[in-house]
This record gives sequence, C-alpha cells and structure tokens, in this order.
Amino acid sequence: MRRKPQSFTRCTAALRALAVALALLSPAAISATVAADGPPRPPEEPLFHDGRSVVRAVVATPRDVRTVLAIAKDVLNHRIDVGPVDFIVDADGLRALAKSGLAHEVLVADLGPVLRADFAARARRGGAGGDGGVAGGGGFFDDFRRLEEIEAHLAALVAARPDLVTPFTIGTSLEGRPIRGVRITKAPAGSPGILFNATQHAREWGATTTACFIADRLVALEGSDPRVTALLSRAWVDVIPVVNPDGYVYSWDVNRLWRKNRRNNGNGSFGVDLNRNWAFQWGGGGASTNPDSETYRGPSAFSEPESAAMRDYFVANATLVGHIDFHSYSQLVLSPWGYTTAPPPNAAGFNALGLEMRDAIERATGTAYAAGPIASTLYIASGSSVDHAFGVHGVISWTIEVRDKGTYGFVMPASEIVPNATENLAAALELAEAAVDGAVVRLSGGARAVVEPDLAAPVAAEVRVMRGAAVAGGVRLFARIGSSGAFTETPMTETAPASFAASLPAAPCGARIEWYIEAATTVGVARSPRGPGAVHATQAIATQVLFTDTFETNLGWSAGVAGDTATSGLWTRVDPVGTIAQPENDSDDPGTLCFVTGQGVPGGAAGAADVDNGVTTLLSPRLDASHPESRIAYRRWYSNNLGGAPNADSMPISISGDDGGTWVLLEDVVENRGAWIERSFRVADFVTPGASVRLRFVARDLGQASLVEAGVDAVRVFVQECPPVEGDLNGDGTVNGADLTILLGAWGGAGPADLDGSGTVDASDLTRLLALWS
Ligand code: 0X9
Ligand code: ZN
Repeated sequence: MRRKPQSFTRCTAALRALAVALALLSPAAISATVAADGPPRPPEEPLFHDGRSVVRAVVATPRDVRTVLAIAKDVLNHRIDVGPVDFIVDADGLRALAKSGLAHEVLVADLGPVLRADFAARARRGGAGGDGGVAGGGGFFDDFRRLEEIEAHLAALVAARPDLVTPFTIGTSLEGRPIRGVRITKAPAGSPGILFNATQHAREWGATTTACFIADRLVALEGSDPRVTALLSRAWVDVIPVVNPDGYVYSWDVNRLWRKNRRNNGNGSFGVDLNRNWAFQWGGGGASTNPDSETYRGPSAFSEPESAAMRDYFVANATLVGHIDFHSYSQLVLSPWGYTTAPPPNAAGFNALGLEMRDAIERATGTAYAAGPIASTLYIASGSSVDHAFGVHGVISWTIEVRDKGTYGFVMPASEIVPNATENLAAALELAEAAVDGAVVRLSGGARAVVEPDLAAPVAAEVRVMRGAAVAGGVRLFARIGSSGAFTETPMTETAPASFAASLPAAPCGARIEWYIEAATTVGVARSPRGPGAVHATQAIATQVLFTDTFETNLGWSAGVAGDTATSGLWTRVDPVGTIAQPENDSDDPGTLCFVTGQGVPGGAAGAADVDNGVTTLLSPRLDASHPESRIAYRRWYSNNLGGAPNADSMPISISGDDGGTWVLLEDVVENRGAWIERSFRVADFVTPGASVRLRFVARDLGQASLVEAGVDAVRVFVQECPPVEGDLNGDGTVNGADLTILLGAWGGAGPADLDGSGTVDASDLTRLLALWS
C-alpha cells in the first residue's frame, strides 16, 4: 500500500478554518436554538424531543460548518479528522438540510418514539428496580440504574469488602445531593493512586455504567486475578461514577438528553457545562460565554459546586498519578491538551499509552476505538477536567469517549453495558499500570505470532517514561524456549531515543518461544505484556508462500456472477476513494489496488457508491491448494454499522474445493472494524485440498436500505510446517529426554521408536536416538 492523504487534508488552510469553525460550533454555538425550547418544564412533564431527528453530516468545508451551525438544535458529537458531525434537527431543519445539499444521513428519524419507549421501559421497571447486587451479581449491569441504585451498589461494595473498599464524599451538588465515590485498595498509606470518574455530562449513561463496572470488577477480582491484585497492593483506585448527580437525575426524570448541571442561570436557561468550568485555561476556545449554550463555561472558573468539589479532591489527594474522565460517545481515547492543538509535555508518552489503551480495548471485545490528543482528534475545548488534572497537578489524565459511534449515541441499549464497560476496564488497567509503574512498553509492530525457525528474530519496543525517570540499562528482554524453565535475560539496546531492540533466541521449528519485556523506572517496573506472569508467545515455524495476489493485475477474478442482483456498489478493482464507510487505501501490501464494492468520487456521499438492492459476488480464479497443509489468507474490509438500518446485513465468505460446484462457509462477516482485517484458514478444515479451490465473497444489501461497503485484498496460499525431525518421537521439534522415555517404553516392541526399521526397538535404536540428541 502507498498511503495517500485523505482528500480533506489536502487543503490545510481550509482545514484550519474548519477546525476554528468547529470549535465554535461545538455545542456552544447552538445556544440560540436550544433556547427556543423555552424554560425547562416542571419535572412531571418529560421532554421527548418529538419530531426531531438525529442526523450525521460529513462536514468538509467552512461553508458546511455554517450550514450545520444554522440548522442544528444540539450538536451531539463530532470528529474533525474524519468529517462526520452528529446533531439534532427539527422538521424545518431537516428540510433546510435537504435544500442545502450538504451530504447527510438520518441516524434517528424521530427521537420522540425512541425516547418515549426508553422512558416507558424504565418506568415499567420501577424506580427502585435492581438489587444493587455486589460485584456484578444480581443483574446490576443488565440495565441502567437510577442514582439511588448506584449509591446502593457502592454501599454494597463497601459492605462486601470492608477490608478493601472505603466510601467517601467529595462534596454536595447544587441541589444538595452528595457526590460519592469509593476507594479500593490494599496498598500502604502514601502509595500512588488512580481516579476513574464519569458523568460530568448527565446524559452519558454509558460512561456512568463504565465507572460503576470498573469499581465492581476491581472488588470482585481482588485476590483472584493476579493483575488486579498486584495493582491494588501497590496503588489505590478511586471511582466517582456520578460527578453531576443533579443533571443525572434530571436526565432520568425529565430530559434524557440533558448535558449540563442544573444551575439556574437566571435568564430562563439552566445549566453550566461542568467540563468547561475547570480553572486551567478556563475561558479559552471551545467553551461558551452564553448561559443558553450546551458548553456554557459558567460565570467563573469553579463557579459550580460539582466542579469545585472535584478541584478540592485533586488538591487533597497529592499522590494521585493517573486519571480517566469517562464520557460518551464516539469510541475515542483522548489525551491532553483540550484547549490547544500544541503538543503537551511528553506527547510521545501520551501517544504510546493511548495506542496501548486502544489495543487493550480491541483485544478485550474486538471494538475499534481511535486514540489521539483531544484538540486534534475531537475538537478544542477549554476548562476541562483533563487539562486541569495534567496542567495543574501533572496527573496523567485521559478522557475516554465510550461506545458507540452514533448508532444509538447517548441512548445506548442496555445489552451494550457490559461489553462496553469490559473493554474500558481493559483500558483503565493499562492506564493505571503505566501511571503507577512509571512507563509504557509498546512493541513495535506488535508481538509476532510466528518467526522463522533457527533464526534469532528481532524484537523492538518503544519505551516511554510516564512518571519518575528511566533507569540506565533498565530495559530487558526475558525469553525461554518452551513453556517451562527459567527465562534468559538480555539487556535491550537503545537504538534511537526511546527505541529498544534485542533478539529472541533462535528456536527449532515447532518450538514455542515465551517472552516479556521489563522497563525499570525510578518508581516501578513496567512490563509487556502487562500483569504478573503474562508472556508473549511466538511460534517458530517455516512459512512457504505458494501463491500471492495483490490485485495489482487481474489474475482471473470475476466481479459479478449470474444471478447477482445489486444495482450499485458492484465489486470493482481500484485504488479506492475513501468515505466514512469505505477504505481510502488498499491494505498494507505492494501497490495501491484492491477490490471494493463500488468506487466513489472524492467528497461524494457515503451512500452514493455502496451496495444497493441485492447481492454482488466476487469469485476467485482456481487456486492451487493441493498441498495437504495449504492455508489461505486474505484481508477484508466490511462496514455495515453506518447510515440507515445499520447492522442489517452480512458478508458471507465461502470456499469451494471443486471449482465452484459446492461451497462451504469460511465466515459470515458482521464486524465493523473500519480497518483491513487479515484472516487465514487451513483449507483441509473446510474442503479437500486440491488444485481447484476457489474463494467467494458476497457483499449484499438485503431488504433494507443499509449502508454496506466491503473490500478484499492480499489473497495468499501458503504452507506452515516443520520438516519431521528424526528421533523426535513426541513431535515437539526436538530430540530430548521425553523421546528417550518413549523409546524405552517401547523397548522390545515395534513402531515409530524403531528408528532403524529393524522390526524391534533395541540398543541400536537407542544409540541412534542419542546421536540425534538436540
Ligand atoms: O466536550 C466534551 O466535554 C467531551 N465530549 S462530550 O461529547 N462527551 O461532551 C470531550 C472532552 C474532552 N476533553 C477536553 N476537551 N479537555
Ligand atoms: Zn461528555
């Protein structure tokens, strides 16, 4: 693949103007329209946003921004670098949007029924529903919970493990509600600590449940999970799930989409955006002076009791070293700064740790998040928690925007609570360990699953100090061949600042290499992989590539077969033009071409060249997979979670061993990763290996008007095997004591231990085995 810039980054001046305009647009700029709601209704009369829609426009120019500005009732979320912005419009706004010609999709046609159904479901369950069961028991995470239920759950954690959990209150909200948290620790006094908080923004319930889940799991896993146990023995972890209790209650009782606190601003409007009310860089960009605005910064820094309580918490807890402020939505892992696009101190450290957190999330549930600094990844916002925590206290501070990416937005289905929180617990542990141990170790190019036998394969890692200082010679590789015995320690060489290299031991074909890296700082020892005793595992095995197709020329693929019904988005071999649903580049293989479903035009709408009205089939030529151990690999792209009727389709990928006569399903793709994903299969697990194997990729839009995009690249046939080792009776790749035991056990008989084929296992076989000894 040769990377080409995304079309909208080609014009940097326009982009800068766009960034400025977007900073203005951020909920702040929509104040006047929000005010059109008039004064808030009394609590007994919920607001359901009837007749309003949620739309996503792909903003590409400052003019587009002005259009959105004029039309939006509330901006929900947006990312500058990929262009989409989600916002609420009324019926007039929807008409205006259609007239404006701005490319957009309707994510929710009418919020009214959605919010009414959501409200009714919760009302049926009753206010006191849920049993506050301890440590995940009793279905606490089956549904969203009212403030009282969350408080009861925190109390239950304390009651269950008084040796581990201590309750605290950091202050009182405007309406007199305590802002509660729990401290979870077995560490001695004076140890470093971590804070996880959520719900500065009332409507972000997916963040609230994440914080509750983290507290719950830490309590449940302490004493059994080595990683959690080790963390809690050397650090304290505080969880404050609801920083804005008044707003949270209001989002349950009156307006599900309420964001701010409940300050009466005195002009008929309510609420200060707590995440614009912190002192560090208070009053800068991306915050509003207008009380009607959704990002109203308040009359002065820390004017609000909720943010002031958080300020006091940070002052009082001097050994706090790491922090995550959970928000929703967009699936982003965000680091300082928020107030400026200028890089923060240790930007490289933040970047490396952000990527580690993103990877941990993906390993946990397969969900794709993006990582980067706030101001350049999302938008400029000043007076926020993250900037204050890092700017004033030096705390390694993050915002995570949890699921999803706009399909449900703030109104996350209850079934997503646990998977969402599970992936964010993984990120939380990653942050906690890096902050406590003082460093992050990030493997360059990941941990290789396979290396060539008998060669010392290089291992490279980026080591970034997050706290304290590096220890000279403190980065070391530990490796062993096999799964038992001592690890051999090798110092890693610093080949460039923060880049360390060493080699894995050469291992015979078939052997498993286990290894880990340690990086010592003055405050602790960081490790890859994280967690005591965890190892990377790499297999030494010989790979022989028999066939490669990079799609730079057509080696006989058929794009379309008889019976295909799709009317647009047919498979085509091109250098793709990206949209929010389609790749901008082919996969990481030589050249630029791949197969995708329909070629777009630069700046075109995402729905313009997707698959519509039926199926489109991509059929391979005959592939020679006659080696009995043949494996087939391909890289695929699939997107079906954007646009109308998301997740309604799938892409079946099948294999035939008889030239297309009969087909066996390899996988039915539904995952939406926004990335090229490589898959490989052993042919014999599906069909009889032979010279007439074919692959078939069926992209389809069945029944509903969905946004469906797919791609295929880098098809290969290869074999991974070890030549048989003479004398290796147990097949572990070496001749050793285990083989001797087998030979002696077979003494006097026949079979494989009869190495010389004399008909009897005897002394001459023993002599031979000893001569072959590894
Ligand atoms: O705007 C915000 O406060 C956060 N996004 S949200 O959609 N949840 O409202 C992002 C906060 C990022 N942090 C900083 N801007 N410092
Ligand atoms: Zn938020």
